[in-house]
Amino acid sequence: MSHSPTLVILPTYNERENVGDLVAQILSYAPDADVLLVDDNSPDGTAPYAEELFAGEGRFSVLRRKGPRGLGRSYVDGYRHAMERGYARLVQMDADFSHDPSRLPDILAAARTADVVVGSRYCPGGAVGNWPLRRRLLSRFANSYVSAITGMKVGDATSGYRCYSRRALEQVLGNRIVAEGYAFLVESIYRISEAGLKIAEVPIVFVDRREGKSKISRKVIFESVLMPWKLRLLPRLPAPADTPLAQDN
Ligand SMILES: Nc1nc2c(ncn2[C@@H]2O[C@H](COP(=O)(O)OP(=O)(O)OP(=O)(O)O)[C@@H](O)[C@H]2O)c(=O)[nH]1
Ligand SMILES: [Mg+2]
Repeated sequence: MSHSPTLVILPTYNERENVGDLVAQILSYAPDADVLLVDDNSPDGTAPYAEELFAGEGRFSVLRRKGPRGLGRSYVDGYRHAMERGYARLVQMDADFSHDPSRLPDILAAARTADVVVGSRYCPGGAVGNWPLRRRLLSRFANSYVSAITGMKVGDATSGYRCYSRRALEQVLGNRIVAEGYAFLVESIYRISEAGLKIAEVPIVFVDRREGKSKISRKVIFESVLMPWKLRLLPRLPAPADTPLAQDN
C-alpha cells in the first residue's frame, strides 16, 4: 500500500469558505491520513478551488461526482473509493467545521479496537455547542425515537462524524441502501449493529457550521421519521449489481 492507512472523506456542496482551513487542519491532526473531497459539482467552485490550494499535496484529492446530487450517494462513492484503493479505515466528517478536526487523534485511537467509532454528542463528555433549544430538542428526540423503534444502543445514531473499518464498510455497501441525509446515517449504523460489529463512541462537542448555508430540507426530515420503521419492519435486501464510480482525479 503506497498511501496512508486512513482516508478522511469530506462530502462538500458549496463549502469554499471552509475547505481550505479544514483540510489543512485535518492533514496536521491526522498525519497518517489522506483527505478526499467528495464534491457534488458545487456551484461555488469548491472543487477547483481546493485542488488549486492543495496542488502538490500528495495526501489530498477530489472525487467529482456525476449524476444526481445527494449526501448519501456521496458517502457511498467515498466508501467505494476507499475500498477499491485498499484503505484500512475511513473517517467521514462534515466540511463546515461542525466536526472538530482536533478530535481525530482520539477517534483514530478508538478505531484500533472497534469497527465503528461514532463521534458522539450524547455520551459522557459529549455536547452540542451553540444550537438553539428547538434544534437541541429535535436532535435529542430523533435519537430517542431511533433507539426506541430499532432497539439500537448507540447514543448518537445521527452523528455524521464517524470512523469505519473495512469490515464495517463492507456491511454498509453489501445492503441495498434506501435512505439519504440523516436517515442514511441511521440506516448504516443499524446494518453494522445488526451484523454484530463493535461500535464505540468518542465524545465530541458539535458546533454550528462556521460559514455558508444549510442544506437541510423537509424531505430529509420526513425520511428520518420513516426510516426506523422501515428498518424494523422491512426485510433487508442485498445491494444491486455494481454501478460505475464517479470520475475522480
Ligand atoms: N457531496 C455532497 N455534499 C453535501 C450535500 N449536501 C450537503 N453536503 C455536505 O454534507 C455536510 C453536511 O451538510 P450540512 O449542510 O452541513 O447539513 P447540516 O449539518 O444538517 O446543516 P447545517 O450545518 O445547519 O448547514 C457538509 O459538508 C455539506 O457540504 C450534497 O448533496 N452532496
Ligand atoms: Mg452542518
